[in-house]
Amino acid sequence: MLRALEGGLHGSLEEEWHDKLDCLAALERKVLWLSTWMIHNANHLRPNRDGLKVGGHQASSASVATLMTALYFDVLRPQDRVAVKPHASPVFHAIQYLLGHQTRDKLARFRAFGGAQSYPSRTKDGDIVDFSTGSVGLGVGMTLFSSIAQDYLRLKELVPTEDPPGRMIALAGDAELDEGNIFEALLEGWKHDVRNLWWVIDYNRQSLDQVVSDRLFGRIDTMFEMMGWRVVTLKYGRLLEAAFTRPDGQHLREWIDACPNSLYSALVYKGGEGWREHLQRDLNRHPGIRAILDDHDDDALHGLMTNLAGHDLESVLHAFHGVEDDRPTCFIAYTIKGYGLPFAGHKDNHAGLMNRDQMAVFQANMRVMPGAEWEPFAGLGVPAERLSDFVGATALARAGPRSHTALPVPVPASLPVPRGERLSTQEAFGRLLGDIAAGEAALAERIVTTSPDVTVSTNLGPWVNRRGIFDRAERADTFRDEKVVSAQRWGMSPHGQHIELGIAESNLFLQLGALGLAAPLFGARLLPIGTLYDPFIKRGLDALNYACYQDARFILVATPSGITLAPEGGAHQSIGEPLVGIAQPGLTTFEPAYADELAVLLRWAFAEIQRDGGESVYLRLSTRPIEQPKRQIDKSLAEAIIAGAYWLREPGPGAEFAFAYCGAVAPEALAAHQAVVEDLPEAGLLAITSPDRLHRDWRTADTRGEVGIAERLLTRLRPGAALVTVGDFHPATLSWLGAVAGNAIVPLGVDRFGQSGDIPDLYSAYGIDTDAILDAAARACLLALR
Ligand SMILES: Cc1ncc(C[n+]2csc(CCOP(=O)(O)OP(=O)(O)O)c2C)c(N)n1
Ligand SMILES: [Mg+2]
Repeated sequence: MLRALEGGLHGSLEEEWHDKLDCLAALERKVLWLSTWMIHNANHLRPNRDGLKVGGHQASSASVATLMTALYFDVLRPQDRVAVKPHASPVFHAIQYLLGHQTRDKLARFRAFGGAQSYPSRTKDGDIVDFSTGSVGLGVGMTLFSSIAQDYLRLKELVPTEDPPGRMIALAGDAELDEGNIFEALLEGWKHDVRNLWWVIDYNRQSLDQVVSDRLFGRIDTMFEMMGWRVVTLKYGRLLEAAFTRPDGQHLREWIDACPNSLYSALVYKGGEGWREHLQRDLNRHPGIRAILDDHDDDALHGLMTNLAGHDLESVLHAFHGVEDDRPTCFIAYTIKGYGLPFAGHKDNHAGLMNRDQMAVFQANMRVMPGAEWEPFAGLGVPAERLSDFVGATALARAGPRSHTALPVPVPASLPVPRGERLSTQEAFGRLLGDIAAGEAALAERIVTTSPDVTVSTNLGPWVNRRGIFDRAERADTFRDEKVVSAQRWGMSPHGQHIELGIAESNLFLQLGALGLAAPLFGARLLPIGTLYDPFIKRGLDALNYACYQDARFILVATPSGITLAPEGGAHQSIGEPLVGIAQPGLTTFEPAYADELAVLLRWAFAEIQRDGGESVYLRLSTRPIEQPKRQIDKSLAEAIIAGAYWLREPGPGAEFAFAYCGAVAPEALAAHQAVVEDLPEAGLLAITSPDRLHRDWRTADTRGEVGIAERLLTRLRPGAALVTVGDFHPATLSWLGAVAGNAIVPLGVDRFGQSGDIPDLYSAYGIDTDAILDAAARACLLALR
């Protein structure tokens, strides 16, 4: 009786499994169809107004259709987060369409303005996308740092912990592993004992230009295993596995295992006849192989020889469902680029598009009736209603919006100004954060700092000493325990609020990106602050751009900056970073000169990174101690500091001349101004705190029907008055000011690279000392007379 019941139960489970497989196989087919059709429609059926190729990647999409079908329609839970390889965007959109989260209209406008994006985009495609991708490698790394962010929030119970954590999943192209940021991330992930991380590698052994080297084989799994990952290799599908068990089957396995990637790809392209020719030549002496060849016509033989596990739903499902713990796992899924399409395996297929004739044949094979191309469930072996029910029951279809919201963290009305006769902005920053760390405000609880091995030298010490370093485990501060005197406490625990990274700026920006998306990804707000050396922004520039593109919100404190770093400088000097600050969308850049300005700006930054429509904030600071102004900052001065500029010395009526300075060169500008007012008492001195904000305001003022801030300030001078700008950065940062109100301008700054020296020598060599400023003033006045 019990046996019979068990048998019945087993039977019904089996039926359920087969029903599920049927549904998933039908969806896999539809996903492949819709993704290729979407690209075909964009390239061949939509009017083309500019003669440019539209593109889209049919081969890259086909490669990943099975893996993504399995994930999205069976494996993923709402809390899981996915970075999809950029060139699988059509597959991603097709799946979202079937899930009811994407419109037909947007599919029809794939790659058109306002349509589904060429590469999945959080900001342009909206709620459906967890992580944007596009620059290969970065989306993959981003999942790792999101896993650290998730641990940070869960271990501090800033998010509910009843539900299991989400898995951070990257669907990576195999060539993404060529990007250095992957290795930087892997090592950092090992140090942080990352969890709940899956990297699914679409191992089609093709990149854009070529078939990848065979020698790579065996390196990838070793590398992941070295970093403590589990490696699950999905190599052969069930058809091939069955063939291997036939008499002499092991020779077939050995043959494929030994087959160079290029030959395998070429034969995939050639099809059944090609396979037969090679197998006959190499293995005909084995009767078992001859039997296999006899049993398969060309089509069947091609089906058998291309039956890789990455295209075998059952193998893929078993692999995904087989992982039940939180150990980071790399799935190496063997696939074929262009699987099921006429250019499958061809080395030049990356940008390949089916032509109209090929598409017509493909459409007939897919049993899609003309006119039914966009129908979600038509032309499949499973009835449309059954598929619709199946999809409707998936975890992702039933879940609400993917993006969370989180209440803002209150920001105090002001931050106390660090006191001192002479201070650098870097010193002031350390003290400001130290004061916040000592307080009880909610703000302090939500700040998380991170730095690529420059925590101490960027003056995060006071913060870290009070708030500790984050680690999944408690780790002792051995120097302290051994009573070795040190200014730095270095104890680690889940309570710590500083994430210490190794020296890899790309990792810093990915970590800031992940922490800066804590609210939408995990439902709790963090206020991330990252510190690094200003010149090394360029080291991680693409990752910074990537974080900004996703609208991640963070504060970047770059210090020390420019040639003002002086003796320590040389190769550590930065020149172009303020221009990066101007040109980077999603990032507002400031370069204050004084501690009181910084206090205003840091407070503003905490609010700005939480504002709807706000931006991340980059503060470019200096290590140069300079004399501080004795003043109280009132409301209107604070507003001007945030807006980007104010008159430190007001110009007289109809002034013929002014200096404008930014940042650490304030003392030289003040001295030059003092010298000039002896002859030109009306001369003004403009303090610029943000070339970036001023520039943006200038560009948009007339469209807003307003007089811009820079124009309002500069029209205090007489028309055509002379202007000298100076800063420890490329002169182009401020030279545009001449165009605002038609001033005769001489822009000073640094446009060459790298020398050690003290400030007097360097400022003189690069032409930003007081003498150079005065000299420029004379030239500007001559220009104004022309
Ligand atoms: C940083 C960066 N460099 C170059 C490119 C151009 N590019 C796009 S896809 C690609 C090759 C991708 O190969 P793979 O990751 O194996 O994906 P597949 O198309 O094979 O699925 C290249 C070089 C890019 N998108 N990003
Ligand atoms: Mg590839």
